[in-house]
Amino acid sequence: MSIDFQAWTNSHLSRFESVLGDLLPSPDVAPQRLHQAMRYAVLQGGKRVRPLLAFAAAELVGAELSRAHIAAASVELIHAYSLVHDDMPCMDDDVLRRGKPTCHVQYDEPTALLVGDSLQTLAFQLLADHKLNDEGARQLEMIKLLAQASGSRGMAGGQAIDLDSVGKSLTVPELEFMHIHKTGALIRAAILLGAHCGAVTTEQLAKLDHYGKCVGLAFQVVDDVLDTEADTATLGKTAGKDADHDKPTYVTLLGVQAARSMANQLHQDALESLAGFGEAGQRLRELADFIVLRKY
Ligand code: GRG
Repeated sequence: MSIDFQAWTNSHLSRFESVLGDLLPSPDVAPQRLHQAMRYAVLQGGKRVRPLLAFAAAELVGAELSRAHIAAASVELIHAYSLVHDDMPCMDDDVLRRGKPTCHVQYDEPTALLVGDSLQTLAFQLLADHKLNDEGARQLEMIKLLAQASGSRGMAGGQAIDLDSVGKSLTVPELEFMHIHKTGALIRAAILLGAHCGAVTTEQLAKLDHYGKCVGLAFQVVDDVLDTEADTATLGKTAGKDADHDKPTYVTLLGVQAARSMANQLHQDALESLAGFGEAGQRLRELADFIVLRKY
């Protein structure tokens, strides 16, 4: 990671942390316990890959940072909700997330359920409350985009297929379908929402969408590899869970070597889709590098 990219990341993320803190309900406003748990699930945690992708896409089209903050926050709240629900006993039943006890362990199951519900609705409230584009129609498009990416034809649908696939053997296209929905859809949405905060053209959107599809899938392929290769302390979540839960992954289907090659191919495809952007696409290039080369 170049020093320049590291500095860009750090500066965006420290500002974004305080933006998130302001957008979330205050911990001393009733119902306090729910609001505290929402903040626990969102603040000071995670790599913030989706917000960084939104910032990079927004910068590419010269969008105002304050608008990109809202777009990025809406995606990160949906992501945080999905992690809280995914960790619950009725789904993956995990006790560790982002290096700390999962939300239902720290609080309780009903609270965790409501945290997820409330983060999800807050995400859409943000998109409706703040002016994100001078054209109202485009802003409506953004709301629709996030709804599709997170609903049954996006992330939640992918999760349903994932739950159904336990103990089964999927084909590579079936696995790809599942991951494009479960993980890829929200990553793709983060990039498009960032771009929609500025004057993005249809041609630029098509390139960014292809980039998003590639890095979204690459993210999951790398996640599958890390689940087998990295340790729990490095990941901040329980390692080796896919095998424990008898889940089909790129590693079980293809082996580590072929899974790594697939991630490398997706990485190349992602970079190619940015070719026409010149220097302006540099942050997205660096983020693609990070997604594929990360160790956690
Ligand atoms: C419950 C509707 C619903 C959906 C859950 C995203 C998801 C679907 C479940 C999360 C479990 C999981 C391990 C998904 C695979 C990859 C993934 C999305 C990992 C977590 O994302 P990171 O690594 O997490 O960006 P951080 O903590 O860094 O934000």
